Amino acid sequence: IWDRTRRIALLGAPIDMGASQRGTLMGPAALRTAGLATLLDSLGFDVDEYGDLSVAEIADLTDTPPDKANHYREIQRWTRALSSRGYEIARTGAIPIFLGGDHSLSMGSVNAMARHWQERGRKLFVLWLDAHADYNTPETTITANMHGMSAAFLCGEPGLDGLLGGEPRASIDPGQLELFGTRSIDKLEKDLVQARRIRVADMRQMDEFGVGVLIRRLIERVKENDGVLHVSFDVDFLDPCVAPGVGTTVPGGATYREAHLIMELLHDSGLVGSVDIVELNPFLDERGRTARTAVELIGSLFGQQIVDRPTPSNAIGAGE
Ligand code: 6HN
Ligand code: MN
Ligand code: MN
Ligand code: MN
Repeated sequence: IWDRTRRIALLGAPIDMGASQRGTLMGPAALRTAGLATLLDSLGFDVDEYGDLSVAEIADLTDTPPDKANHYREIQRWTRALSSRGYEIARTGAIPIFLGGDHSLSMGSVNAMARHWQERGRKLFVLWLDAHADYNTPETTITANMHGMSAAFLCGEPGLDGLLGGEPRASIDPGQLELFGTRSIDKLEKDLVQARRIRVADMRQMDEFGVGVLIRRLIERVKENDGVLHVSFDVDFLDPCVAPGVGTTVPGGATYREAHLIMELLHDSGLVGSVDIVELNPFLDERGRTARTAVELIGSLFGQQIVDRPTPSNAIGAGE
C-alpha cells in the first residue's frame, strides 16, 4: 500500500462519552500540538487535514437504546458520522489516521475501512493494541461504557444493532481481529473472546516470545490472505510509566522500545492502510509526555528511522 500511497488524511473525533472519565475529547488537539502533521510531512507524506468531525446536527434517531450502553445516543451520532466520513476519506486513496477520542470511535472508523476494502475484494485485518480486549456487549458489560464494546461490535456481536442506522455495517470475521498487549479482561468478556477463538497476544506472550515474533506472525497471516491492516492503537497499551495520560491505566504494559519495534515492523510490512490513536486524555497527562510519545510512535509506523536500511537479514521472509 505504502509504495503507492504517500498521502495521509487526519480526521479528529473529539469524543469522550464512551469512557468513564471525561477528557479524551482533547486528544486530537494534543496530538496536533505534539506535531503530528509536521512529522508526517517531514517523512515525505502529503497531509490532508480534515479537522475535527462535528456531530451536532445529526437528529432523528428513533431506535430504542439498549439497557446497558451509557450515552448511547451520542456514541450513535459519532459512529454514523465517522463511518460515512471515514469511508469518503478512504475513497480518496489517502491513509486515514483517526485521532481520538475514546475507543468507541473505532466502531465508526473500522466499519468504514472494512466497508472500503470489502468493496475492493480485500480483507481488513485489525490489530488491537490495547491493555483491554474491548470485547464486551450490552449483555456482558459491567460498566456499560461503550469504549469497552468496540471490538465486539466490529466482529458482528449482537446488542448494538441499531447503532449505524442506514450506514452499511461491514463486520469483520473474528479471525481478522488480533488483540495485542492484553492484560485486563472481564469474566464474561473472556468467555466470549474464547468462544469466538479471537487471537490474543497477551502480555505473557509478549514476555515469552517477544514482540518481533508475534508481530511477524500477524504480518505473515495478513500477507497470506492478501489483506490490509488497520492499527487500532489505544495508548493504554503502553506501560503507565511511559504513557500516564490515560483514564484506564493498567500496570505491566508495553515498554517504549517494544512499542517502537512493533511500529517499525509494521512499517516495513507495507500493509498498514489506516490507524486509530485513541484514549489519550490530555487532562491526565504530564507535560504532554503521552501525546509526544504517541506521535513518536506514529513516526516509526510511517518510516522514521535512524539509519535507512532494509529489515535485518535474520528477519523472517527477508531477501524475498
Ligand atoms: N478501553 N473492560 C472494561 C469495560 O468497562 O468494559 C474496560 C474497558 C476499557 C476500554 O480502554 O478502550
Ligand atoms: Mn509535503
Ligand atoms: Mn481500548
Ligand atoms: Mn484500553
